[in-house]
Amino acid sequence: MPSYEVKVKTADDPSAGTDADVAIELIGDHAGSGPKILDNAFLNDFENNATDTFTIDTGLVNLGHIKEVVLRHNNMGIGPAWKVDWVTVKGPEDDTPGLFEFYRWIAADENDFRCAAFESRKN
Ligand SMILES: [Ca+2]
Ligand SMILES: [Ca+2]
Repeated sequence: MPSYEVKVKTADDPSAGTDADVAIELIGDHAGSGPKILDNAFLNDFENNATDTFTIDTGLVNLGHIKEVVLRHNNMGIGPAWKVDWVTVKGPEDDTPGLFEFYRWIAADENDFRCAAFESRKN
């Protein structure tokens, strides 16, 4: 069963963290994962300067080499604006994790005012 290890680095800026519900979509050269909720039970994910690690199982579907990552959140909770530094994704075919550099706000009141952003692989 293909699984992908995802690490998400939240920025160190004041109020960079979020308690909104966050979903990721992995787009590979074979298939896309569709939106997958990122949540570590009983942990407060996506706080300032934190790196959170998640495992995404894609069932029988091998996504292939991940080319693009989409992050979304539902703008819920207090201070939902979220600033993301980077995401790494390591799949079954990867010797080293793929790097996706965001370094921007994903927020209803910043940038393009959308709670969604995508980034292409940098390595
Ligand atoms: Ca915030
Ligand atoms: Ca949080």
